Amino acid sequence: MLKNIKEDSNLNIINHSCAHLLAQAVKHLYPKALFWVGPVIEEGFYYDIDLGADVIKDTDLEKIEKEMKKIAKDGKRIYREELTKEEALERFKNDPYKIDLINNMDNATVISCYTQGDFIDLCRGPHVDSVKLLKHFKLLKVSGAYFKGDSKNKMLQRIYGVCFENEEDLKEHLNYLEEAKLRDHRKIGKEQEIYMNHDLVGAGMPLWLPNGAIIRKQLENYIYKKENKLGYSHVYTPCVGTVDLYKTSGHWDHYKENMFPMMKIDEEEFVLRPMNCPHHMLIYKNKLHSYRDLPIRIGEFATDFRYEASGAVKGLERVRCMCQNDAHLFVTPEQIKDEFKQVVTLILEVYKDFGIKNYKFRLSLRDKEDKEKYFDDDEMWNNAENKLREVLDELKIPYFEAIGEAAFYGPKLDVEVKPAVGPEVTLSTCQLDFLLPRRFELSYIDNNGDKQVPVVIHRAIFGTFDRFTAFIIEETKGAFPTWLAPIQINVIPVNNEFHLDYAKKIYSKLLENNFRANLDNREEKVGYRMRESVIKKYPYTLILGQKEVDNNTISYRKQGNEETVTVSIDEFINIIKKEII
Ligand code: TSB
Ligand code: ZN
Repeated sequence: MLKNIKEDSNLNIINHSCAHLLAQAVKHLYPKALFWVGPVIEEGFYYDIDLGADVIKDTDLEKIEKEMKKIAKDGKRIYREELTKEEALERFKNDPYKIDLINNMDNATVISCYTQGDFIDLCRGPHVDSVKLLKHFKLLKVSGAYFKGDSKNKMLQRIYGVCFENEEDLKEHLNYLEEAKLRDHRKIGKEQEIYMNHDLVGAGMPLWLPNGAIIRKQLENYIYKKENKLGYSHVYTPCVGTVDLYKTSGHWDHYKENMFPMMKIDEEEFVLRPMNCPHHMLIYKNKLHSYRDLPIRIGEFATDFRYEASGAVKGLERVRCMCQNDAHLFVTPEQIKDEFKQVVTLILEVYKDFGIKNYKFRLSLRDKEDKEKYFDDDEMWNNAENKLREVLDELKIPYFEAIGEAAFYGPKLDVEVKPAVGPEVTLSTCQLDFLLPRRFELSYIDNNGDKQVPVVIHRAIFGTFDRFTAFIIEETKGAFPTWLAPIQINVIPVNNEFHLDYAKKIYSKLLENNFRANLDNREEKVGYRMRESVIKKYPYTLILGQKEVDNNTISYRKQGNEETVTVSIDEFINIIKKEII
């Protein structure tokens, strides 16, 4: 796992100081450069720079690093000064970016700045005492970044870097980054022909290729079986709805900026749906319900469309067209806790099956000040938030809280994971909702014959098939477990002239047994085909030569294993069957 540099106080300070060192070096090499902000982030630091007409390319980073090393060797002291607002405005009067920062500080703030040699920067600090303490750093990349993150503003250049206390830590970190690049699902997804994108279809709209489709189908079958056992009913609903549907649910008011724009057909106004809850609410409402019917669990592998900024879309991990492993559970207030527990237990079970170990539970709460996003009913929110805390405490699940991450309709329990590249994302989610059932006027008859409003739990175990597949590609580095692998067994006859008939017989037998096999009878050397089988990460490679033909056996190599094992075909089939979930 990577160290979180932001949270480690020593690393935080040296990375922050290194951002200043970077800025000083850039100023030496590009005297017209102006600097916006240079914060510490989880992965190190960056600085946003306005270079006017100049452009810094990745190939320029070495030159900047060299200048940083020179400044560091010179070893100037870093000292702090505190200024009044007037003094600060005077000191930075030729720098519009710093003036902007100063003007946005409230009057009570102590304004501090740090000087090292010929470079001064506005900064809260703290910093190391001298630039000579900054020795083990690396600039990683340069990219564009809008001023204040707003696409209407000017594009600045952002240089990323990282700094450590010693060379070993830096090396370890750089190795991790290299390894992460190899695990990146976008790289493996292309190599293994799992998905593709095309400009004519659009950004964030992946096309699942046959190999990806197999993985997705396996995931669907796997979770469908699990949900079935827990009493879910699955449905199919359209991936559009009328604007009125989303006005009723509240998405139109609270979620519009995440939705594709409205389209008109005849006189009706439609949207591509961003969520499936409204459709499922209507299915619930299709019948009268008694408390005896609850909980009702409606599941769907449902396609949704969401607006994600073009800079944010990423492979299968963040898409604009996604398929949720969704369900809405309609429960009585008394059933909330048990039902919530059942969902959390299912999440844990699935993670165990997939060997997912590094994840964090996040309790996502509303921001009380944000009256625009969150409906205003303190009692409802407090009740819902406390219920979730109780369940987590009873299950003894460690979690952290995040204000402002709740859905507009209620608090959530999210599972956070770290992709190979980039910030953490949410995989599974389980959400409590007292609002939508009211807006859709849902009801059930309680045991006194009175009408009551059910509570809804929204949950997605995989999150979306898209994001989960991206994550599993990175977790397995593309070496999928046998049950999930697009091709499970690669059959290689040693010599086509003598062994192909036997290989074909084995291949057919594997297909008859419902395994996904490939017959590699290309006129290539056996060593070459075996190496390729390893590169393609097929779980099993069968090598069939004269010995196997004579003895009616097969010899196999398991992915990641050098050893060759010889068994009868029936034994082999039994071995693989045990690996199918
Ligand atoms: C769980 N209404 C609920 C549902 O009933 C809902 O839509 N929740 S959600 O907004 O949190 O989305 C569910 C899951 O979809 C998230 O946990 C996340 O794993 C996944 N997801 C969200 N946005 C994207 C995206 N742009 N690309 C891929 N997956 C996404
Ligand atoms: Zn929902």
